Amino acid sequence: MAKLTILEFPDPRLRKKAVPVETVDDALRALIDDMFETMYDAPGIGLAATQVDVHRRLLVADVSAEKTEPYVLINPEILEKDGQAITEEGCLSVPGYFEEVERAEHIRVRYLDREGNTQEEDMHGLLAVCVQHEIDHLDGKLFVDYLSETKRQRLRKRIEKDRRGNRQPTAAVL
Ligand code: GNR
Ligand code: NI
Repeated sequence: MAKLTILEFPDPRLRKKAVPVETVDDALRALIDDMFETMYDAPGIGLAATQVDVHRRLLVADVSAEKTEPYVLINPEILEKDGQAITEEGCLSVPGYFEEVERAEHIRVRYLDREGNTQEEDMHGLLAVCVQHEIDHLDGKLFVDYLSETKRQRLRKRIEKDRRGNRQPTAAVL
């Protein structure tokens, strides 16, 4: 097991589009274990392979309070989405910054599990929001892309200023 390095905005590698996983084998399962270790340690509720510089369509998530409901989604596809959920989102690749994002409240997703078996599942609430956030990562998209141009510029300036002064993030909410 090993903890992996998480890429941070504005790293251009976060903009790469991930390609489908071809074989679910032990090497992939070792990567999955490392991604869980990295996510739980962060701590975060989800992690996409893109964030650890692996550009394959794979994500892990666990939104449970006790961290006892690990999900592995390989080659996830959203089949249906409906409803509306507005969530204060954060991202391990934009650490310390949070903003409200609107997404679907319910999704139906088809994916391969860690054994390579096809699953189809309805997801609601935070799990649905998290999986949409992670699939965006696989497409090179970040939650800050949903902000208005003004807010995104303000965010970029604050991050630059905080990093210049070696300060912790100062924009809990923009
Ligand atoms: O830990 C995380 N929390 C979170 C909160 C609201 C909506 C999405 C997320 S995902 C995030 C971890 C992360 O950056 N995954 O890509
Ligand atoms: Ni994220």
